[in-house]
Amino acid sequence: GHHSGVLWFTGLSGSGKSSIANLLNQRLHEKGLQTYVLDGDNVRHGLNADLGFSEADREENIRRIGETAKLFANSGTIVLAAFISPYQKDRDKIRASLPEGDFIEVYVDCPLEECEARDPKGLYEKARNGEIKGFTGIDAPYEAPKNPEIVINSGELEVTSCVDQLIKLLQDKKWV
Ligand code: GGZ
Repeated sequence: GHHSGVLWFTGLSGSGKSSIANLLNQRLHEKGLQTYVLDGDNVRHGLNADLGFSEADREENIRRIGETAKLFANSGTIVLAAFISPYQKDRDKIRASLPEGDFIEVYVDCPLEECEARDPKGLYEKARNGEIKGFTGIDAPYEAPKNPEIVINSGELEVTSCVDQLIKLLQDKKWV
């Protein structure tokens, strides 16, 4: 079997985390690998439906996702987790809870101006209007990773190139 572990995507809303994770998931599936995507679509509506976007709720959101990711990884799955996860300490806790080398922090680095220009769900506009309070990058913090295994320049690269970079990394690390 192949290596299992957690590929953790962090970045601003609209940076491309979910798109990259989902295309990578598809590519790895085609290679016959056991993978699974955790993102807002399947977690915030269910397991974490009781949580909002305060600092404490985001911390609890990420803690539960980390525990869930660990369970999947223990089952032999490569987990692709895509969440803003704005706090370094919360990401570090997940890294520390996994065996050495089983956590890959992927910084999906897209400038705020670009995320805001994309604004696929109109949320940045609402945040600027004050309709949404505590929006990451506008009036809530985002702590960029200090030592990510990889930085993906998603503001300039197509999703397919981002995925190609990640496949190379996974091959280098002998995960796939
Ligand atoms: C940030 C918010 C907020 C606030 C709703 N701040 O672009 P999206 O819509 O699909 O991704 C965002 C998603 C963020 O959820 P996460 O679980 O990834 O966040 S965290 O890791 O910080 O817990 C956005 C939407 O939820 N959203 N309100 N105030 N993003």
